[in-house]
Amino acid sequence: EDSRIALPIGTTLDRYIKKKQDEFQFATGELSQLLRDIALAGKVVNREINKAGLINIVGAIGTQNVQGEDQQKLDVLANIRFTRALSKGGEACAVISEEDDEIVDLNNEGRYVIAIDPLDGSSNIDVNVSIGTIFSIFRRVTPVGSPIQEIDVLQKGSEQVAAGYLLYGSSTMLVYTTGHGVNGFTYEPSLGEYFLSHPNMSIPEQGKIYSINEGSYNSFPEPVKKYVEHCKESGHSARYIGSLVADFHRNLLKGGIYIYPQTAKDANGKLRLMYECNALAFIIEQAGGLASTGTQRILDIEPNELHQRVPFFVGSKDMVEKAESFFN
Ligand code: AHM
Ligand code: MG
Repeated sequence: EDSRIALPIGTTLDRYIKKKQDEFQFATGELSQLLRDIALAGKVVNREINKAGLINIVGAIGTQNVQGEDQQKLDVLANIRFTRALSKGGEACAVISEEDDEIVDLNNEGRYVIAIDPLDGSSNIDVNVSIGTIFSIFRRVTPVGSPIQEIDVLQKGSEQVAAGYLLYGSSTMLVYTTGHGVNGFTYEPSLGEYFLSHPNMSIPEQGKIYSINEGSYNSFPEPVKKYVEHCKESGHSARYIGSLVADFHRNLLKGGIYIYPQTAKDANGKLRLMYECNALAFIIEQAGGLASTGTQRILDIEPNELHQRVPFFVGSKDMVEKAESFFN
């Protein structure tokens, strides 16, 4: 057999979504379509990220696309790509994004609201380190067709219908949940398809990796300092990429905890509840882990503003519980 023509055998994302739709989860097919729209926009963004290192070279030889968009920063570009895909798809009626100050009302009959961080960790682009996209999907609360209200977008994490992330790493992956477990798909660029590579993901209950920006140690609250000391005494490994999706994904596979605590600079930490924490909290719980502010479950937080920040402790059950115990 000629190995050059051997195709990966397995379930494509499209087939998987269709199968789940048939089984039980989303009878109308709208949520299925929404996931496909996000996956497609992810392919486009992936392509642009892969070219990122070439931009200056491309610029030097004077090529530019029609809209002049090549010169835009990648996080702005990613925001445009996702918002456009969601708007064209018609299933989403509104988008809130880390890149937009206000709610984007898509003025259509869609039933779903999307919260998105189109390109997290974008300071890592210049140094060729993994970055990601994070998204949450909610059902709108007010009647379809009416103007979007704040109550449609400021929903608790426990109201999420689906959540996921794309990781643009050594391979590009899409990991998502609709509340029935977590599944990971790896992108095969030459075929333009995502394949199910990580079915039914679960995080080891007890991890050995702690991920925190220890440079800010002196301004951590006392319980966090104590937990970090505990990690060292226990011989845990420190791993911190500084790219949330990549740090989260590694810990999900290997077991570990990611912490972005309160600091002197940011009284509520740095990460956003609506664009970063809710989605990862939903995924980690579906994978058997926990997500907390140190004192409260992330998914129980009633949001009061779009760009709200919260301290974030996420990962293996035993590790998050241990970290919380220092707050008691
Ligand atoms: P961003 O949304 O501006 O990209 O910031 C979020 C990023 C996360 O990916 C990462 O975990 C964190 O900021 C790192 O922050 P720090 O450099 O303070 O440790
Ligand atoms: Mg971000």
